[in-house]
Parts: sequence; structure tokens; C-alpha cells
Amino acid sequence: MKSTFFILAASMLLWGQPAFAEPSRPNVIVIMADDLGYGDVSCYGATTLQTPNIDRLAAEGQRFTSGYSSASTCTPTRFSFLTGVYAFRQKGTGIAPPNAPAVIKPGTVTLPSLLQQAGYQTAVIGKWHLGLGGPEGPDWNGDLKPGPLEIGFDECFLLPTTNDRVPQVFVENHRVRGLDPTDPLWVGDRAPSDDHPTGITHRHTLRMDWSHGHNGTIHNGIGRIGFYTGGRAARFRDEDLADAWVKRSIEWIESNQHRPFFLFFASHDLHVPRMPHERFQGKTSLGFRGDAIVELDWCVGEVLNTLDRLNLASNTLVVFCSDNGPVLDDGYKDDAVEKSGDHQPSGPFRGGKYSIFEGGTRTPFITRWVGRIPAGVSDEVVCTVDLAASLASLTETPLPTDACLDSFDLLDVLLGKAGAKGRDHLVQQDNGQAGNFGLRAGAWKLHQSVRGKSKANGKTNTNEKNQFQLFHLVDDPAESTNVAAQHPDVVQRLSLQLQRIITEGRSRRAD
Ligand code: NG6
Ligand code: CA
Repeated sequence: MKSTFFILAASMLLWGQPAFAEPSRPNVIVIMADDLGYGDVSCYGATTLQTPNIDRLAAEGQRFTSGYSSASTCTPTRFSFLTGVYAFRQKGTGIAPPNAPAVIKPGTVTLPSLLQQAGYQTAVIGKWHLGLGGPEGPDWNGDLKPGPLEIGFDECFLLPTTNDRVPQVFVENHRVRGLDPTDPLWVGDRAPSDDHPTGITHRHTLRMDWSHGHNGTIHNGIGRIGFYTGGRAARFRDEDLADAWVKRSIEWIESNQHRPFFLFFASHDLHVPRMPHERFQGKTSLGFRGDAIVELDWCVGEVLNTLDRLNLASNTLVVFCSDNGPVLDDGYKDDAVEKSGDHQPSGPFRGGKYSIFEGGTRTPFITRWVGRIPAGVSDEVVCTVDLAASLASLTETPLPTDACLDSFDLLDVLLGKAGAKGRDHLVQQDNGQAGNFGLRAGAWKLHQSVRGKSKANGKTNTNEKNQFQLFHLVDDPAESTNVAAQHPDVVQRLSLQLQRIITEGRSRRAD
């Protein structure tokens, strides 16, 4: 016994490191952009604007050409990212309204709870959009729980839903920040009085007009979805969102630099209303949509500079991704369509936000860990839903069998290891209410669409008549030619595979 100890101690001295390998515990920062398309950044082919900081991340790490969000809207992608479960498995995971209760129930194993278990400090700073409060919804003037702190985050500093939804206040841990109790905040889905100014009654006063929806309460000259009164002292200016989150993130990184940390930086750029800070306005020829991309890139640069300044770059895994694909007119007249010129927000792909075409979910996806991830481009299939199992693997945190049911351990792929294989299949969904699915399996892409009409984005869409469509992504990356009739065997095989994944309730092997 004694001699074993001696040998171990001696070998530690000799090699200068512990004899038993400690689990690897680098810091992890996930930067999730909002509505950023595959073609929206210069390292993925944009030429009408430049994103030097995102490009730097790509140049120093792995840039994925088949990196996906799991859904083509926000709430389901964020649900899947945090839980490792496809959102279609749980009701109520579609776009969350202003008074939505917490979508992820306390007790759920989540990416942050797994990292907490591994000894990490965890925080989410930015857009939440996963509901707050019990079944009755958020208690805006009281404790806003359950919320992020009940599912694995030690701290949060949030915009509750999206900035086109009311209210424009920050939630700091369990409270609305800066709320004056003599001016309580009320949030509802009906005008509180006949004389409450709205985007309809006071349309002439708006500084950014709406094109559909967004005609409820007016704040900062912009009409919103839903209504609110009070909470005046707590309200922020749209222009200041990115600055507030960057400042808070830098402070949080500084104060946690000596222990392993996980930061989920959930940018609001480039979601509507696109109202970047004045110093970014007019920086691109694409209008505020392009300017918001430049603001997003600035945020990424601030995070990277902080890691450099604190000497943390070689001990921090940074993941950059998006929650869904791009949209030009998402309900405001902000000239995104008129000024788009030659810019291709979805890159070479068809469709965008709300769609199961590749443009809806195939988005920028980059991993960087200086000294550990080689620089390069990977064509392997990875998805935001895989981060939970992959980061559990990185930190050697045991994954309970009944948790993260659709999250695959793709750590080696994310770390750019030669020969590592990504997913051989991936289910994609739209907002989840209409039941449209995409199944990517190798070069094939099967669409299963609900026949007839579905509602999304305030518009009624008529889906293709075919319930199944099939595309060959290598020959036809733009999904322009449906080849289902030529390959009935492939349609049969993939539709069975899709049904099995839906009905079996999990796609991660139980082992
Ligand atoms: C839609 C909104 C859209 C956007 C979206 C959610 C209308 C007409 N459209 O209902 O503007 O807010 O919801 O976007 O109101 S997401 O990226 O958060 O999923
Ligand atoms: Ca989004």
C-alpha cells in the first residue's frame, strides 16, 4: 500500500501532473444568435457585410457546414438545447407568449444542471423565451419562479421573451430589475382600457411601423405583441440591450475566472424589432437587419477579448450557433426586404425561419478551444440538441438514462478530432404546432408535412400537397426538386425511421 502511494507520488513529481487524470473542466461559453441565417456572416459567404469577430472564431476553430438548430423557431430550439430532448415531445414548446409559464419543469436534467453537478458556476445572460413562473404564469411584481434558477442556472439576467413581446424589462434572478413597487407592472393579452395607446390607435406616432402583428402596447416608439402598463422605471431602451448583456457578461466572467464556468450568452440580435445601438445604425447597406448582425459580431468580439485579457482562451470552449434560420420581414417595416440586395440570408439553402427546408435550421455553427480544437472546416452533422450530452461527456458527468433523450455525444466531432463521425440522422421541426418534420439522413432529406393549411408568422401558409417530399442534398442542396416519386423505397425507409423516432419517445440509445 505504502509503496503504491510512493510510486504514485513519485510519478506525480516526475511528470508534474496528477497520476489520475482529472476530468477535463474547461469553461464553456455558448453564444446563441437569434434568427441568424447560414449566409448572414462573412465566414459563411456573406459579402455585403463583414463579421470579423465571428470569422476569427471560425478561423481559430471548427466551422461546421452541417450545423443545425433543432427547430426553425426560438422556443423549441432553446428547449431542446437546454434539455437535450426534441421539443415536439412536449406540448407547449411552441413560441412562448408574454405570460407563458416556465416551459422546462424544475427537476428536469438540463445542460446547466449537468454542468452544475460537475462543479461549474452557471449563468444565462440574454433572451430567455422559455416562460417564467408556475401554471398561472409570471408574477411580474413578485418572485418570478420557477425559471432558469430552478433548472440549473446559478444566475440569470434576462429579457423574459422576445423584444417584440411585452414587457421591456430585465429579469435579474427572481425579480424584475429596478421595479418601483408604487408603479406595478401589469402584462396581459388585451388592452387594459379603451384609451390605452396601441400600434393601431396611435400608429402615426410609431418610429418603426409594423407590417403584421406588433400592434399592441407602444414602448420606445415601437408597437409590441401584447399589452402592459406600469413598471416605468424598469423599462429599457431597445438600443441598449446588447450593451447591457455584454457588460454583465464581462463582469460575470471576471468574477468567475478562477473556477469552471458555463455562460449561455443569448443574444437578441437580429430578432425584431431590429433596433441596434445608434453607433451601429447605418453601418451596413442592409438596413437595421445588417446593422444588428454587426452588433452581434461586436458582442462576440467583446467576449473573445475578455477571454484573451484574462488569459482564459486556452481553457475555454466557445460554441457559436443560432436558434433558427433567417427571416426578412418578421412583422416590422424595417427595410430588411427592400435593402437586401444580393445578400443571401440562407446562403445556398431554401427557406428560413418557420420552415423545415434547410434554411430554417442549417445555421452558422462554430466551436473554438485554443490549443485543443484544430482550425478547420467540418461537414459532419451536429445540432444544438447535442450540446447537453457532449458537454456531459467532456466533463465526465454521468447522463441518467431517462435524460437528454435526443442528445448525442458528439464531443469528438465538436473538438475536431480526425475521423470522428457526426449524426447519421437528425429530425428537424418547425414551430411544432403544425407537425411539419424534416429528417436528414446522410445525403437525403425527407419532409413530412401536414396537408393543407397551417398558421405561422401571422400568415396562413398552404403546405405542399404531397405529404412526403424527398430531396437529395448533395445533388440539390437548395431542395428544389422533389424526387419522392423516383425513390419510393427511400421515402418508405425514412418515413418509417421518422415514425419510429416520434413514437419511441427517444432517439438516444438507452445504455
Ligand atoms: C411570431 C411573430 C414574429 C416573431 C416570432 C417569434 C407576429 C406576426 N410574428 O409570432 O415577429 O416574434 O413569433 O420568433 O407577431 S422567435 O425567433 O422567437 O421564434
Ligand atoms: Ca429566433
